[in-house]
Amino acid sequence: MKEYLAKNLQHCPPYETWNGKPEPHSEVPARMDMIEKALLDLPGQIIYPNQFKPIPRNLIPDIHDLSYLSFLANTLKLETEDYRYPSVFPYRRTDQFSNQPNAMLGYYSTDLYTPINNKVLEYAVLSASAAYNSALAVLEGDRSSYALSRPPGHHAGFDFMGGYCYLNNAALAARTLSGANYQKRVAILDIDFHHGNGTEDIFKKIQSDLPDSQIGVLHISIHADPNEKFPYFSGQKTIKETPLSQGINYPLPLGTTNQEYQKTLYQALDRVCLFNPEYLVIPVGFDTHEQDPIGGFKLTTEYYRQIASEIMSLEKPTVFIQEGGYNLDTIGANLTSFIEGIEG
Ligand code: SP5
Ligand code: ZN
Repeated sequence: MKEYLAKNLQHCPPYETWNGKPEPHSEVPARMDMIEKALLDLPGQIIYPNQFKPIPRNLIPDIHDLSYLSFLANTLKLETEDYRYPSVFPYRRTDQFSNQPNAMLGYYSTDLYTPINNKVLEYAVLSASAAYNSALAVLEGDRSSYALSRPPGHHAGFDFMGGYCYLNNAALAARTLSGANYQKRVAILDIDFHHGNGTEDIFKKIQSDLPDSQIGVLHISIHADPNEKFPYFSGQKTIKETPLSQGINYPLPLGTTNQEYQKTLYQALDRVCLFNPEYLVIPVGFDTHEQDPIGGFKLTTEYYRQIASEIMSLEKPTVFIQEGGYNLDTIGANLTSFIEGIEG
């Protein structure tokens, strides 16, 4: 399998704020070293950024709002590489806007985990390129591909950043697979610990005017109960499973075990099959692992092999995109187990 690596080792937010106090940032460059080590011990073909094809100009504006992209473009003009965090947020979404830089930073942010500097756009574009190239590999006939995309993407929405994410890598892969006129059906099944709120937001917006029969991208997410965990304000259980355009959410309680997760995985995979997609996109997070410092499920390293093999049993060309996973001692073994499940 081809594995596209966007490690962005220079990207290193100094802290994340929790209860008003700076805590060590979880999304650290060392994660990439552990993952790369694991990949080097596996048979796949590792592809580095100097071999990436560039993302076509029109593609990112297909999944993100132009004003948000222009805000990100303006970060290039910041004078230092010091990371800036927002100070104020709009109350709910307001139609009143302010061009004051501090106000704009709050407007496009959802949290104090996702700072900007004059390099973050470059990092985010490289990360998105890994996802784009992974989608191309599958379009060219590979049965699977893997993007080590850092920074992660699934909390970046149509016009917001958050949860360590700036551009939505999985959405870009799905958009690429769906074709210029959304002719191909693509299912996204997000198995990170956190709800894929950004991806859900993007495809809800893009498809909001379409009847169910024309929905080209279906978003499904299995994640921690948002009453307990980030991103809190999305991802509640989908009661009425149609219209499909709503996306389908499976929140699970803290403490969820392999067996309990498996039941939900089967339900989610049944939904994927009903949709009958041509391609799958799987945002993967190992923050579902029993030893993850910010997760809260009890999945084991060995179980990732089974998750991957259940997904591959659908026999659809599949793009895997790395999202979270924050235990440096286990992330490598978890990925190894997962990839062994993909390769069968
Ligand atoms: C891609 C991804 O997995 N993003 C997750 C972002 C959620 N981060 C929430 C972190 C909150 C935990 N901070 C508390 C530190 C306690 N020592
Ligand atoms: Zn996560």
